[in-house]
Amino acid sequence: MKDMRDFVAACEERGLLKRIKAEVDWDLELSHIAKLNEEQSGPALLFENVKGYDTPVITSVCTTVERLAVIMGQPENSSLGDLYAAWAKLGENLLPPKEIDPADAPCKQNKMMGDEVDLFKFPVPKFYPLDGGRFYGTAHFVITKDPDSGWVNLGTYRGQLLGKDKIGTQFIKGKHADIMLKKYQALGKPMPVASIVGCDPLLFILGAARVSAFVSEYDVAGALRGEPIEVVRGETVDLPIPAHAEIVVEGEVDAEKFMDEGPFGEYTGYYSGVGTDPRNFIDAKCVTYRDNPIFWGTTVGRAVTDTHMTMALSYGANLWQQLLAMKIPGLKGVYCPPEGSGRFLAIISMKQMYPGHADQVLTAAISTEMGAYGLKTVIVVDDDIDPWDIPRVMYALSFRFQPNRCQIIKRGRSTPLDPSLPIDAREITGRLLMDATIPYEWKEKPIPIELDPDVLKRVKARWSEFGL
Ligand SMILES: Cc1cc2nc3c(=O)[nH]c(=O)nc-3n(C[C@H](O)[C@H](O)[C@H](O)COP(=O)(O)O)c2cc1C
Ligand SMILES: [Mn+2]
Repeated sequence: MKDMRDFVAACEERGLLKRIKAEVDWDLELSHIAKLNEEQSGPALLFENVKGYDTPVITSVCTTVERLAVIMGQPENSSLGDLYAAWAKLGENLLPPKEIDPADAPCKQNKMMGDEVDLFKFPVPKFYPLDGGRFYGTAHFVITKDPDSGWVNLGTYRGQLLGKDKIGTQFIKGKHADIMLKKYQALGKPMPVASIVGCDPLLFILGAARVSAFVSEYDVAGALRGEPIEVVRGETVDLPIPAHAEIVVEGEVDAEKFMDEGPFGEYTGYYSGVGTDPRNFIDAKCVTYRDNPIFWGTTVGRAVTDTHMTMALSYGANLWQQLLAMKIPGLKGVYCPPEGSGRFLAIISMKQMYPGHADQVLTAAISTEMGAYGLKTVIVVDDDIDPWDIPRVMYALSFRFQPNRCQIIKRGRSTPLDPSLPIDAREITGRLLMDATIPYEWKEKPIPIELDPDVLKRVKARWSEFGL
């Protein structure tokens, strides 16, 4: 899969996409249709008739595990756990992108330069009534380059449409674009950036993944695809751009310049703040786009819908890969429930082999790149329980868990979006480590109740006799 058009074709072939021909307004209507559709795990939607625009909008791309499997090129009946396993396995063989001739790059088919740049040309949706405006960047990512090492980062950070050539940014502290921006600031230079809308959906999922610092999401994408991602130089920025992107905005972010941005109805189901905040923004200098481009948006808001499924894959797969990389024995599986947006809560199953092993796994989870940012609660269960089997996890939390054995970490890196913290004190969170295993070191373990195998066989053979 090279681009959004391959995804559309793959979904149409499998009956996983619906074209909406009726006229739909970008102002709330489109997002509300997508949201309702996603709450029913409906198909990907291609809105072909957006009021006042020729450009279609695609939504609900990542909403179901089936479509996530299609994007990853895995069997359609894969579970999230299967996708985590495939990601961890394939993701190890990093493969850098390959630069192609701009003449062969569809993303260069059309161009607006300088004063011609007009982002209102695209059907940018407004998602929720109290949002600060239209959000150009939801299913997008921002490409930046580290001025010291040349490391190229892809990161998904929301982007509000603030003017015909202005996109707001919200680079949360410590995110890779934020780290890079501070370096450019120290050099007294603005940071060159490119925002990408519409491409191989895997690149967006990687933009929203907890890939470690100094590793390019491009190289991970190459590993997962088994072939290098085709890129092309920007027109005005020295950055590698996905050659098959639908819409590319090139520009710069100046750490010393601000515009009012927000609020936005976030994936937590709450607003990110109480009003607008001054934030840095992309000053767009050039836009290139394909003929008949497709605009792409993802519904954020209350779980579980598109963004939550995206993160359940990206954050969950990263956690599993990063745990495996620590080479701890006995790891069986992990589940990052989409209900927690795949990031606040993780359940890990393991086979215990020595005293303190469960504690090792719990503390390891919150020390991964994913866990050190994303996790608030980690639950570890024995290997007779699948972590995605929530009734069995509830059983373990009832009959194996003991509050006296859980641990609270008082301070950890947080997200300013966590609505469980007061709005002005969200930089630091606590973490809860819950050991729901039977302690390895117990000499006398609880004796499980088994049925008598002979009696079981006998009564099963007589089942119809009992009228059951
Ligand atoms: C739809 C969507 C919107 C997001 N918006 C933001 C945002 O505004 N700011 C932010 O820092 N992270 C946001 N994230 C999460 C980041 O994409 C994620 O933490 C990722 O790891 C950032 O890339 P980086 O690790 O290269 O910095 C968003 C994720 C998704 C799926
Ligand atoms: Mn990164």
